[in-house]
This record gives sequence, C-alpha cells and structure tokens, in this order.
Amino acid sequence: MEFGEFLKNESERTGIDKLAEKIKKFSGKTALIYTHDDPDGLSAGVILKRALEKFSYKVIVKVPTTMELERERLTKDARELKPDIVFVVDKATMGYYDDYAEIHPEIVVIDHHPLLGNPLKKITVVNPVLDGYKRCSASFVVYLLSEFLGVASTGDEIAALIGLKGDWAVEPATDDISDYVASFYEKTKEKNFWLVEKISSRPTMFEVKQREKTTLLNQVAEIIFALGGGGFQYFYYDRDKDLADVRDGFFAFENLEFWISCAKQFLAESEFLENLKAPHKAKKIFDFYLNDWNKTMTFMENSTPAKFAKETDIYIFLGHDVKLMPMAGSVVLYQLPQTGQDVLFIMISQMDERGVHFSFRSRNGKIHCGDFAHNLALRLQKRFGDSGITGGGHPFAAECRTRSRRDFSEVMIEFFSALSEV
Ligand SMILES: [Mn+2]
Repeated sequence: MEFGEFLKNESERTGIDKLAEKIKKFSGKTALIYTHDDPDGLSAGVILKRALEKFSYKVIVKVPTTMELERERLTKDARELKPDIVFVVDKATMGYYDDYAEIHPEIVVIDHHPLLGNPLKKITVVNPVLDGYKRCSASFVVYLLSEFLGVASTGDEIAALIGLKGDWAVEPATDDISDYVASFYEKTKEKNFWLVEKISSRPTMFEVKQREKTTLLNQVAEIIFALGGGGFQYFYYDRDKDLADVRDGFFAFENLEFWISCAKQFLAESEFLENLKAPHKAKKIFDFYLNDWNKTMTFMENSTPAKFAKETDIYIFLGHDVKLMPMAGSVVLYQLPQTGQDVLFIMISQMDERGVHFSFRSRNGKIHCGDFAHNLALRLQKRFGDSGITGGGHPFAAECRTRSRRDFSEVMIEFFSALSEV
C-alpha cells in the first residue's frame, strides 16, 4: 500500500480526520501540550507544536517527569494557564483520563500504548492500537495528523523517525521495520537516506543484537534520550552547576525543536550536537551520559554465572547505584556466553534511600522475566508488608523495585529463594 492510501484509511479509522477538524476550529486559541520525556514523546510534542502554530495557536508545552498525567497537575495548570484545548501525548491511554472531562472540556489523548482500564468516552482519543497491538510511536501518530492537515515538512518526517527509533518500531541498522509504518518508512527512506544509511560509527544503546553498524538516526535518538533524562529522569545538575536549570525533559524538547526547525543534514553526531539550541550544555549532558554508559558496561563485564535451569544460562550482576542499568544490560545480554538454549541476565542495583532495583533481560524468554519480577515483588511485599513494592514486565524484559530503603540482606534472601525455585 502507498503511504497516501495508508494515511487516508488510518485517518478515517483512528479519528485523525475528526481531530483535524477540531484543530482547525480552534485556530488562534491557546493549546497546552503534555508530552512524555522520552525521544518519542519529545518528537511527537515537537511535531504537534509545529502543526498547531501553523494554525496560529499559542502553544504551551510541559514535559512532566511522570509517565501518566496526574489529576492535580491538570487541575492546577488548567486554572493557571487557561488553555482552550489540552493535548496529552505519549502518556499512556488510561481509562481514568475520561474523568478529566470534568476538569477541562477539550482534552485530546494522542497515544500508541494499549488501553489500561475502561474505554474512554468523554474525551477525544486517537490511538491506532486500541483494536490490536502495532509497533509504532506517538511521533508517527502526530505525524499522520500533521500530514492530514497538510502542514508536515521534512523536519516533521525526521521527528517521526526519531520517535519510531526511540520506541524500537524501526531498526534501520538491521532492517527491522514494523509493518504498520512500512509505507511511511519506504517513502521517507528515499528522501532522508543519509539518516538511516548503515554506517560504521559509535554503536548506540539500540545496537543490541549487533554492534558493528549503526545509523545517524540511532545516534540522534540516543542523544535525545540522554538529554531527556535517560529514561530515569536523571539530569546531571548534581554534577555540574552549569546544568542547574535542566530539571526535566523540556531542555531536550527545546533543543530538538530548534534543530527540527531547520533539520539540516549532518555528517556526524558531533555536528548534530553543535547545531542544537544550547550546544554547550547538551554536549556536557551527553558526555556525562556516555561516561556513565561506558562505566556500567565495564562493571557488567564482571557478571557472574549463577545457575543453569530451563536450558538457560542465568547471570547475575550486582552493583551500587548503577546508572543506565537496564539499557546497558540489554546490550550485555547478547555478549554473555551461551551454553544452553537461552540466556537470562539479572541486574541488581542497591540504591540506598531509593531502594533496590532489579532488572531482568532474556534473549528468548524461556524463563519469563515478567513472571519472575512479579513473583519477586509479591515475596518482598509480604516480607516487608509494603504494597508499594512493584514488579512486572514481559517475557523478555522486566523490572522490580522496592522504591525505599530495605534491609539489603533480607531483599537478597527473597531474591535467592525465588531464584532457587526456578
Ligand atoms: Mn512512545
């Protein structure tokens, strides 16, 4: 199917056509955009802001450090900022968002996560995965909207790509492209080949199954990931006073928006960094990030084979306040020796007041990571009488967190009991 036909069908199916009408109707009004602080959310926010500005909107962008939009935050902002319309982008599709209709009459959720809770009836929702899962991104959904409105440019296409990369819906370095976005990818690949062409350069967090080739798109998505808090809202203001004002993903948003407004072709990631709005600060943050990344990768070389069960080599890594743990672990997972049919990598970070964080990564999911993490959380909840301890995920990746300081030896007793039962 050609992209044009895809756009027409999907706009009808997902309600992008109706949303476009609404956007035109509100021309010249004030919009408040809440977006997620990861590369996808940031890219989606940039595309949406650019589109609304073409219709003379005054646009306010907020990049909260929380995933879901909280009632209190919306209530306060609606009162103080008096927006005419509110967009909630890449921040999950939660059933309880429907109740926010009582806080503001015009709420629009644009998302690509499966619905959690009851279907939404009182607010506007555009989410292509509501009737079945598809690998895509919020940036892609907003890009479709921008195309439908007739205001998308090359910069918006590139922003859509950054979000798709950030959410692993496209893997240009290994030619793994989600079917759902294939017609768009084919179209944009011709135009922006320099961005998705395979190169031998610094491998990124996205080079998991191979480390020989990457693309400039992968490198850019990783830079935006680092500037946006590295998935864990970690901004390096505690290490450098120059970075004192970088407290959430808004810094990354502004820098990405600035670059997208010209979207000039570049030859290396260093050149991309130089062309951001605040290149000096951005470079500092990215250097801190790379330093943490390399340190963690080095620590993880000392992972220990712990057990062989269910045809799986199980390795353990234990460290103190480990930065970027699950991301680095996803790469290390493929470097650990495999003697059986599968490898499971369990990472443990003791984080003092912030508790103990377990990350699980599996190559083939023979031992279900999500079940292990969930079971561990239940054990820890029981031992400490704390329902705030959480754990879960899918077969290949899962997390478990105590979230507050707990006796480390007791946490480990529960962990090893759970492991011994595998
Ligand atoms: Mn996303």
